[in-house]
Amino acid sequence: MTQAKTEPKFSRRSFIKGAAALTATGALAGCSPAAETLAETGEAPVEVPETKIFAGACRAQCGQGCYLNVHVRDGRVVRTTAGHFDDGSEFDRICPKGLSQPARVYSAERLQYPMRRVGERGKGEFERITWDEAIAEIAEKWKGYTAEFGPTSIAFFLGSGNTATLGGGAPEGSLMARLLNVMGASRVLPDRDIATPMAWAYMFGAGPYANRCSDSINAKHHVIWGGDIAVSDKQRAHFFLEARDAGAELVVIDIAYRTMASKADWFIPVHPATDGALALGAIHEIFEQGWEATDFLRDHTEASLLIKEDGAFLRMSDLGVEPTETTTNAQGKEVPVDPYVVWDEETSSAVPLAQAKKPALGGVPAIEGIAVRTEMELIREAVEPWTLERTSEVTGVSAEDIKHLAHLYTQEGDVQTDMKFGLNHYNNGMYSSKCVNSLLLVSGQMGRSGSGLFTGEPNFGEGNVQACITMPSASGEVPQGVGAILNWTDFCNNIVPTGKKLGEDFPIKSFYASCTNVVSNQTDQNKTLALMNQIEFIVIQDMTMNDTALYADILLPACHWFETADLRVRYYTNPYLLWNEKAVEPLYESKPDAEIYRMIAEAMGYGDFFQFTDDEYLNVVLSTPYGKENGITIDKIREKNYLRCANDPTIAFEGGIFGTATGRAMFYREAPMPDYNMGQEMDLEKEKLAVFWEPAREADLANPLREKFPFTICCEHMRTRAHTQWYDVGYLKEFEAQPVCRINPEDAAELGIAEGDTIRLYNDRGSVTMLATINPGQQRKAVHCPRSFLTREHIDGDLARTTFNDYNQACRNQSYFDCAVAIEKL
Ligand SMILES: Nc1nc2c(c(=O)[nH]1)N[C@H]1C(S)=C(S)[C@@H](COP(=O)(O)OP(=O)(O)OC[C@H]3O[C@@H](n4cnc5c(=O)[nH]c(N)nc54)[C@H](O)[C@@H]3O)O[C@H]1N2
Ligand SMILES: Nc1nc2c(c(=O)[nH]1)N[C@H]1C(S)=C(S)[C@@H](COP(=O)(O)OP(=O)(O)OC[C@H]3O[C@@H](n4cnc5c(=O)[nH]c(N)nc54)[C@H](O)[C@@H]3O)O[C@H]1N2
Ligand SMILES: [Mo]
Repeated sequence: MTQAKTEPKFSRRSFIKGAAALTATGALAGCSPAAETLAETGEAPVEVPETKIFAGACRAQCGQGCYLNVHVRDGRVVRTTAGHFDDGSEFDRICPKGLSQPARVYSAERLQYPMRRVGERGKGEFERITWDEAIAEIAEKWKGYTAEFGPTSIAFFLGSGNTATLGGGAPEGSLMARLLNVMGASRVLPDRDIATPMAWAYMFGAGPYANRCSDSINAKHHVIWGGDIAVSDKQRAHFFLEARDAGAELVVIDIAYRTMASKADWFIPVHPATDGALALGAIHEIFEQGWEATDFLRDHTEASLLIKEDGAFLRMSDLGVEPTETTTNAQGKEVPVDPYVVWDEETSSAVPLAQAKKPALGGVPAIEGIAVRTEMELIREAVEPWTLERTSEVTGVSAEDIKHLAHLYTQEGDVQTDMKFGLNHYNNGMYSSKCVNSLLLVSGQMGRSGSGLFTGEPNFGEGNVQACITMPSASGEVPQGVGAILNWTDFCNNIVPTGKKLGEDFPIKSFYASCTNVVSNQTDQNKTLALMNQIEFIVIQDMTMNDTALYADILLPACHWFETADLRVRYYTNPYLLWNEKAVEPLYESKPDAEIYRMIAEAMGYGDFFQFTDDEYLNVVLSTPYGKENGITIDKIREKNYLRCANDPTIAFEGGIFGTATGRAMFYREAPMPDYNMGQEMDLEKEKLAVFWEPAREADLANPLREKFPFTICCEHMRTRAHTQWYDVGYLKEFEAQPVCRINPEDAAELGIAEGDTIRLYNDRGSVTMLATINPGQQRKAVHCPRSFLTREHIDGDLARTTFNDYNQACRNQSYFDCAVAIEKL
């Protein structure tokens, strides 16, 4: 064999021939027939095509927005690697999802061309149609509905599957959002992830709530309360580990021994949905020991405000001082300022809050005959029942551990508390979250370096949404705005089935969803399916043939993220604005989402509202005060394809100045309002004081329902998927192949269940069949099921058929984990 024969440049055809020969002769042992065949063909060697690298990003709603290098050879995506920033490497991580992107681009599940349903809904029987036909049919139907029933009879659902600006669903300033506002259609809210953030907003006012990630190193203790950061927040996990390696204590409060728990110095297992009780028990202990942060409570919270017997605040007008000043309220109206009254200990007199030198936290005499109590006194009274014994009974946490937690928060230096969505996904999620917030305030663990609510980099945000919505058409017409905002549960359970909203006619004729898989991701799938079957005309725009796509009347194929240029916004943990280049041509007949929204607009007669280039629109998105101040334009971002933003302070609420009207954190609301209205009855008392807590609906161990349905399911977010995305990637299925239920060994033994057995989880709503896996990290009577599988991946049923579709009285939040089932071995 000469040297020439082994030259690395070889012809592709001859290599294939050689490979065939190898197979044919069954020659397996060490020889190299390919090399010999090469020389014989005499064909000109082919150049290995050049690999070009394009800037990309994962745009799924795991919230990380990781920067990707997209390697393209011969017009095909061949590889993805981590992109690097030249100004630091804290955020240049990517995960197996990012690494397996090429498999998504070339997935057999991709929607290839527009389709029209021909069979029964859900059966997946479609016929291929042209884009012109698809768009014409949508426009014809929608024009008809608009003429007969008004534009609100068309309901848009903006999903989280693509967090890009032009094409995205959920980004508020996307072209889909513009189309919605131009048409005056209805918007259906997904109503998820609301409870915990709402609790922050109620108590701390406007954010940002997070100290920057760089501050995590300054905490002496990190408490991760209801989050599995290593799985769900991959850009941030290393900050916790670095802080721990530098000497901080890492504490994890979870219902199961999960990845972060395995990294913790102290793991506190708590019964599902009882975190609020745990926080109240810790506050009780803090009061017992006199460890509360009195100065912080006095100076930085509203704990000194006085409440009258009727539950209203004592104001200067109660003392005969009529308001003289006005202020502009949230609705832009001028309203009188009637200051809150506090008792000033320095002067022993009742004065407006702003004038008090030392507001009293308790023991205030009747003022001009009006009996009052401070917020602080109401808090003390409310936590009184939460003795160590009772707290321990409810939460399953030992009295020792509750005492230790109280000590840690108040006696052992700075504590940073990270809350993700472990508390959120229950019917009592807002109450639990408010109780934990209260613990932070009572301990004074906010507003300083090393303390605070959580760490993150919530940066540029959604952009100048208002300008995107109100931007006039080419002829100067202003979009009419969203026609109606509907809550998912109301939409599903009332509005569509009855054609009425709060007793008034409200017909829904069409449902248009992009970037979402509602059938898999909203609670109580049987209700979602019933809903789908009641709607006359369903348009689904997606990349893959998932559970929701199966219910479409018209299916619109969106291209993959690498097949169109767009700007990734919506940062939670990653401080960069990322420009995503178009790396390859859209496959098949798929199109960029933005182009599809424009096509629909044009056909509906609204083309005039879309007479701008993509760049012009993006510059409107970027025109926030921060964007303008820093000259952020799309061209500037494109210089490197990324741009780091630094508009949030390093320390949230620095110096204890909160985002509320008084600049103080709030424990009490005198006139609470629900954040949705479907005519529900409300017990307002529950919503007033932040330390109110009640058990979850089904996760509550004391609920008599639990005799029939003894187990709660935590349907956790999966390591290998972002919600249902990546279901079509074989590499990742090697790690999480199919639905499983992790169950405690003693529970399993009682039910006669062994590893790998097929089991059925069921309740009155529905059932699901999957494999059991025995796991001592599960507590008794609480199982975990990774949640993002499609119906067809389950042995039978679907996990999403077990959850309930209902809200807490005041908070429009889907309670994914608040679900009780019975389990049987099949
Ligand atoms: N890989 C991946 N990452 C994701 C996502 C994804 O689908 N895949 N989704 C993203 C989205 S939109 C979200 S909302 C987040 C969710 O992020 P996380 O909140 O971190 O994730 P979850 O899986 O919902 O579970 C939260 C953790 O809370 C625990 N937990 C459950 N109930 C309780 C409770 O009552 N008390 C306490 N203390 N702990 C409890 C669970 O055991 C779990 O460890 O993840 C984001 N990141
Ligand atoms: N049981 C249970 N259910 C849950 C949860 C839970 O913990 N348990 N968590 C819930 C939470 S917190 C969330 S945030 C939701 C998320 O719910 P969804 O927002 O519905 O999330 P995905 O499953 O990611 O759906 C995104 C869809 O967008 C499509 N898509 C991706 N890229 C594009 C694109 O560029 N264009 C278009 N047109 N489509 C695209 C994907 O194919 C996919 O079908 O799930 C919720 N559902
Ligand atoms: Mo979420």
